[in-house]
Amino acid sequence: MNDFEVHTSSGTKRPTHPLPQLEQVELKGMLDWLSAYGADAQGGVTRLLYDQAWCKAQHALAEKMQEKGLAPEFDQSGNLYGTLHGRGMGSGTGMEEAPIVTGSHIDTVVHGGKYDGAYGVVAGVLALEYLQKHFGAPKRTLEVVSLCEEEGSRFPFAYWGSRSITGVSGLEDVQHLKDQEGITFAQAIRDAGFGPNSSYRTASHTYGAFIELHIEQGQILERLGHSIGIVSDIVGQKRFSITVSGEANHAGTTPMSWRKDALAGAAEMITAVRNIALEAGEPLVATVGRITADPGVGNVVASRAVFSLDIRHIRQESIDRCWHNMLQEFSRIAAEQQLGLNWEEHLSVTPIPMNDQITSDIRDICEVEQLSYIHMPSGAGHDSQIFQPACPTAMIFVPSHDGISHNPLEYTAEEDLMKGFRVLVQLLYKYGYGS
Ligand code: HGY
Ligand code: MN
Ligand code: MN
Repeated sequence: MNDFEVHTSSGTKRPTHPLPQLEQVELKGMLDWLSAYGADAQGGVTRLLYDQAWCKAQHALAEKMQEKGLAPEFDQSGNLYGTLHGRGMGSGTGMEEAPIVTGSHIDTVVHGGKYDGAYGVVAGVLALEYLQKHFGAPKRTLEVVSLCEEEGSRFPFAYWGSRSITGVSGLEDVQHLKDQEGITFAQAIRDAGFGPNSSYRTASHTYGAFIELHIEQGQILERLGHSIGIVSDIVGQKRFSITVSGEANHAGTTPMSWRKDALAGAAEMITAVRNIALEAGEPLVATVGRITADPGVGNVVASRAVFSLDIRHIRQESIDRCWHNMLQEFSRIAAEQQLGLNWEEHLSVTPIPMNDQITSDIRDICEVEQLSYIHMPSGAGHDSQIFQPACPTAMIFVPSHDGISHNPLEYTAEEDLMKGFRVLVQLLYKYGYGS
């Protein structure tokens, strides 16, 4: 699956195909429709893997796909597929080539925005509907996938949708995991109607290529005044839970020098995270997004503190060195304050370049469509980094206003959404219909 099987033009830039009535596609309307599923009091969206909002959104999307003639189908993980069946004219073998798939994730962070993930899913559904309406059945099957989970917001495991499709992970890797309420993954997937005992097919699937349209979630495109980001590489990342253990004791009668204060120790470690990341310099980023303390009451010295740690960089050796330095400092602080230190690694994905041929096809389309673009790395993780080792993969970015994301204020202007959509439609036309 390393050789990219799609027949694409090489050499001179060919005119892109005229796209009739593209402006009539209701992209923003469908994004607003989808964002109602999981709309929260903070004006954001919260759709967590297999929760009620997630289930209602996935099933509502399946109905939409049905209405749009895209033959919806779920797999056992809860990934949802819409298919535009090809006429089966494969590469001369008479066999149907592996489908070209586009899409992104349906889940969100807690109090997230309405574009992260959803944009790629909605654009994919509308792109296939548009192509079928204006050009009929493609030569090669085109699919859109609403990936069940990417964020890792509910269970300490990210990219479950794409990992189960590419066979990198299976239920045995996750079923024991628990969410914040203590519900196991196995129970959540069963309660949502999925899993090995459901009537759905297994998740693993072979694709000819994966293309993900996504908001940038940063401010480079907007600041530099470009419409399209062609992703060159996606950062690698490591995610951990760090557990610091001390001794619960009375806040009033325990002298400072006699304490084993887990929360005070964790606080020093978290300060060290920031200082070591600043010392490492751009583009390394390290984030502590969550901390819990036990017993978590004001007049008790904390016996235990658990905090998250997320380290990212475009080079693996920089991630490894940063983790080594942080762990060394954590150990020093723990020894000094007679605290216990444990850690669990939840995620380790390597930095990965996107497929050259697809990215050059995207560039050609931008040039012919006269859309300003730049090649740029992605500081956010994406399902595309899971698909790339399995099939040729590429990402298209559109601007995020003020670079805000993972926040109810996440926003992309409709005209920018439509420019990204135009590029996606042209690319799917090229690979599905051949031009
Ligand atoms: O965290 C990320 O980079 C992505 O939004 N899941
Ligand atoms: Mn995200
Ligand atoms: Mn995303």
